[in-house]
Amino acid sequence: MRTTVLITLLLPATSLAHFGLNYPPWRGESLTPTNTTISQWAYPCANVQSNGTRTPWPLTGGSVEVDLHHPWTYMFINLGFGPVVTNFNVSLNPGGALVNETGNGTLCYNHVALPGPATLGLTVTDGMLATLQVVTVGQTGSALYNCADIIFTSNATLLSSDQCTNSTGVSAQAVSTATNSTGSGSSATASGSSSSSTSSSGAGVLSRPSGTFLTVAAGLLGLIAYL
Ligand SMILES: [Cu+2]
Repeated sequence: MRTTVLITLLLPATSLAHFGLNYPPWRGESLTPTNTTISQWAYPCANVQSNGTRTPWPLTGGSVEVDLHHPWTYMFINLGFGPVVTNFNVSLNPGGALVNETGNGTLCYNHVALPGPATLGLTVTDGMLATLQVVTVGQTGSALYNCADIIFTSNATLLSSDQCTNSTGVSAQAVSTATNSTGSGSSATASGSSSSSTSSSGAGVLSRPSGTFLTVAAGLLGLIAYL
């Protein structure tokens, strides 16, 4: 039974390796096996150049939807301002925390909020250009990159709740730092999963996946670690 499950899950995992950036639409297909100059391992944008298309994004931040093909990942959403971004120095991670994602499928944040002007060091206005960078990192430390070009637009809208959904079994937890308040010997901190939502509205966090899924996912990790 376990073997059957593993094989069934392994096929899509290998044929659809890495991840896709559904919204804002990525610069271009970066999962192509035919164009060898494109690689999601390549910083900062998988070697995919801007195609001239920019998605209007609200001034206070907008929706982000990714299609994740690995059993789990850490994820970062970054932003850089300007027409040609080389420095993605603004972290947009929901809640300001490291995102620990579990599951294989779509993860959607209805509203990824921009920091305020004091943090950004500038005021976002209509027509400003920027690029979003989504980074995922697995257990080997190798990061994967995808980018989407945007234009801040005052009347741009968020994805609707039916456009922005999480696949079954996909969830994201904010990794938080917890202090050991009772121990006397160790002052080590532990990183764990907080239970709070990391999305200001709509989708973004679903319940934890089942134990069975985690067991299967753990078994898969070794098999597809090289992907
Ligand atoms: Cu991969």
